[in-house]
Amino acid sequence: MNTNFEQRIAQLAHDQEVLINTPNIKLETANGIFNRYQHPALTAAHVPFHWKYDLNPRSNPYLIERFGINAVLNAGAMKWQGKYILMARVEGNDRKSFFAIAESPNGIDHFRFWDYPVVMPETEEPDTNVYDIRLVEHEDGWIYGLFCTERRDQSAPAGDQSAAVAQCGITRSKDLVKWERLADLKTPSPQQRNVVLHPEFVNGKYAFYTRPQDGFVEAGNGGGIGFGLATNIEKAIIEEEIVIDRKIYHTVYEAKNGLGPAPIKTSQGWLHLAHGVRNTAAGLRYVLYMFMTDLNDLTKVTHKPAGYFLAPEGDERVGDVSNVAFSNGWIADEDGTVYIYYASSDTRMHVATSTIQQLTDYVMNNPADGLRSATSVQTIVDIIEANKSFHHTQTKANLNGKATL
Ligand code: M1P
Repeated sequence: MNTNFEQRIAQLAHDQEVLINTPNIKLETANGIFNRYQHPALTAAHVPFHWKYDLNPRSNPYLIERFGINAVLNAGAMKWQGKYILMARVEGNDRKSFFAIAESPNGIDHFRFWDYPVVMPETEEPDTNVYDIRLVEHEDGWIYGLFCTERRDQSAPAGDQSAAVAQCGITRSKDLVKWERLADLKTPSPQQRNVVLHPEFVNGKYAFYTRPQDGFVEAGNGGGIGFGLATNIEKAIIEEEIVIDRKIYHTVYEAKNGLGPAPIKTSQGWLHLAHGVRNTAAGLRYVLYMFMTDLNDLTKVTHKPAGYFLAPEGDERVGDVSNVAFSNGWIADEDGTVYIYYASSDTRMHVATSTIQQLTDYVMNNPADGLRSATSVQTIVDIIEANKSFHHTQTKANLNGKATL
């Protein structure tokens, strides 16, 4: 018997169990809106070692990793049979992404992948790469997954091997194990990413949030979060896309934006989580922002605080695509807790927790973007002035210019 071989397998199994069983400690909130956690919730190291190694000493005497996993990111999320489910984008060393489900008993830690990755059926036009699924329990009784399907742009010259076309793939399931693939969504836009299905019918139709864009990376003249209706989900066609949340100069979403998970219904309106992108000398910066839409008119944004809700921080800032926070999954629990799952720098998954009350307060009461430096200063002045009447000892000391403690 090759004892080194056996020892290495034992070590792989041990390390994985230690990782999965490590408690994730809640960190103190700094901003009153959400709490981060000490560790990432799901990483490439969580992927079962028996997916990567041939464990037969005869066919793999050096115990070589036969299939490397590069990253686990951009997971859809839902509560299913009492478990917190993440349907992650798992990316191999070969750059191809696929979906795999991990579940946790508490939504924070102990995330463990199911035995097999998801076997996603294809349409007649095979997908080169699939990623960023949004899970939605629709009122029609199905669980839908909308994701990006990417294929090479067949009109590009042979010398250009990076031109791609992104479209929205649609799949549905009743048990998260067997998936039925429907036709890709058709819209007036040449490219689509970040498409999300609204959980309720609108005028008897399926409602979609879209992200029209001209090129594969650049939003171009398109961009903004769009909205459209389709009569038939099995061959979904959106004839008209209305942009409900557009790109705006000198904001965190001036280059492009896209909806995250499906919105959460509250008594005040639909809560939305989205990502905004701006360009910098160091490349694109992706942050998360929030807004609320009207309960009866989904195209009407009623509240939208200025700036970002969550931006990559500390170690989150570094990864395969640095300076990126991206979310396509959250879970609103029966007790009002909201589990926000976000990926950092296209590399690993994190969880942050908040509540419906906190998020609603944040979205409805934080000031909107005045779009100029002067209006930002005025917002701060208004806060300072209002604080003068607030008889907190420390606040008064600060206002008198003698902040001590
Ligand atoms: O690399 C950051 C993100 O870039 C794309 O998002 P968007 O279409 O909004 O630019 C996606 O590839 C996404 O997966 C990725 O996290």
